[in-house]
Amino acid sequence: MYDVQKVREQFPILHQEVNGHPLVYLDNSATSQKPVHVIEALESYYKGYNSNVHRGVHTLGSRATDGYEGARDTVQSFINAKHREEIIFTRGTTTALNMIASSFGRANLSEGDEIVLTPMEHHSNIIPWQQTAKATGAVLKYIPLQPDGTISLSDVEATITERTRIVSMMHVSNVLGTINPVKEVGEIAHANGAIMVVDGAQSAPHKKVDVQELNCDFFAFSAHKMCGPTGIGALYGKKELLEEMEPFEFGGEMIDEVGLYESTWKELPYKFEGGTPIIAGAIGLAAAIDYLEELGLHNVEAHEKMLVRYAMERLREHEDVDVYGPPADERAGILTFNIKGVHPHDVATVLDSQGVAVRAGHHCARPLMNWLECTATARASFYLYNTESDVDAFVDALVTAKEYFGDVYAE
Ligand code: 7TS
Repeated sequence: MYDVQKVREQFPILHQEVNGHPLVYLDNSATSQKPVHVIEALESYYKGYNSNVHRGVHTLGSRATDGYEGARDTVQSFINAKHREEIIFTRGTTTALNMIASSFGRANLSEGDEIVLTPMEHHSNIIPWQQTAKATGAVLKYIPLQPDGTISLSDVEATITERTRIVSMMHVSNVLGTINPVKEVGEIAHANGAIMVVDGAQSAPHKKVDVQELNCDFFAFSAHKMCGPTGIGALYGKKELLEEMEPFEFGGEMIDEVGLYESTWKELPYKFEGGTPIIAGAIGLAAAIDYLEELGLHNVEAHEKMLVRYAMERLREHEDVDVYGPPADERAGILTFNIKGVHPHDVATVLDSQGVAVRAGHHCARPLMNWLECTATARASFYLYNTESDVDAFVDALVTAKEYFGDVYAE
C-alpha cells in the first residue's frame, strides 16, 4: 500500500481552500487531478523540445518524435497490447468510440444486423451506435439491468444472437460503479461471431487492464481521468481489425501517396492519426502511466474500494439518502445518491459551500436515469489521493445539506 499523505503532496491543486473550507475533490469520474510529475513532463516538453513529429531531421524534432512514439510503447505495455501499432492516440474515449462506430461499424453492418449495448452506457457509447444503426439499417438491442444495476450473463446470452455483429459495453459504470464482466460477455459475443468493444474510461484509471487477457477487440480510454492531460486518450484495436478499417480522418500525416484524384494511406497506427498529433498530450499521458504504475494499480483499486466501503457504511446511518447500484464489495469507487425530496443540484451546491466537490446531473447517462426513475443524481467519485477524512467531510456536508433543506421544507 502507498502513503496517501505523501501522494497528496504530489498534487498541488488539492492544497487550497474552497469557500473557506479545505478542498475535498470528489468529482474524479469527471476528471482527475494531476501530479507534479505530469505537470513537469508537459512543462519540460514545451520548455525544452517542443517540435512537430515524424518529419524534421532537426534535433528537437527527433526528441519530440521519441517522446511521442515512446508514449505509444508506454500505453502498449500499460494495457498489455500485443503490438505497438495497435495503439492509436485519439482525443479521448468519445473520439475512440466514434472511430469504431464509424469506421468499423459502417463497413461491417447491414440491414437487420444487431448492435448490443446496455442501458447504463455513457452517451458516447450510445449515440455513435444510433447514428451507425441509422446509416446501415442495423438494429440496437439492450441487455436488461438487474435491480441492483448489474447485468446477468444469462440475459447476455439471451440478448446476443447470430445476427449480433457488435457488442459494446462500459467496463465500469460512471454512475453506479458497476463492474461489468466484459471478458465473459466477450466470450459470448465471439461465440456468436460478434466483436467486443470495451469503453474503459472508468476502468483504466483505477484497475489493471490487460487487453489480451480480456480478449476484447477494441478498448478505449481517456488520459484526463487517470492523472493525465485533457485532449488525449487511446484506442486499442486488434491489428487485423484496424488493418481492414478505413481511416476516420483524412489529411496530413496519415497518407502514403497523394494524387489529384486518389490517395493511399500509411500503415498502422499512422493511418488513424491524421494531422499534427497530440504530442504534448501523449507525453503527459505516458508520465501519468509512469506515475500510476509506480503506485501500483492494484493498490489504487484497493484504496478506492476501502473508501467506497467506508462511505457506504457511513451513509447507512442516513435512511433519507438513497444510494444507487451494487453493494460496496462489487463496485468501483463511485457513489451515486439522492437525498429524498431534495434536488441533487441543490445538494451539490450546499456541498460546494462546504468545500466538497461532487457532480450533480444526468452524468451523460440519460437512459440510465430513466431506468433509475429520476432525472438526476448527485455523485461522489474517489481516486487515489482521497482519504477517509475526505469521506467524513463529505458525510458532514451531507448532514448540513439535510439540515438546511429540512429547515427550508419545514418552513
Ligand atoms: N465513457 C464513460 C464510461 C465515461 O465515464 C466518460 C466520461 C466517457 C465515456 C467520455 O469520456 P471523454 O473523456 O471522451 O469525455 N464521463 C464523465 C462523467 O462521468 N462525468 O463527466 C464525464
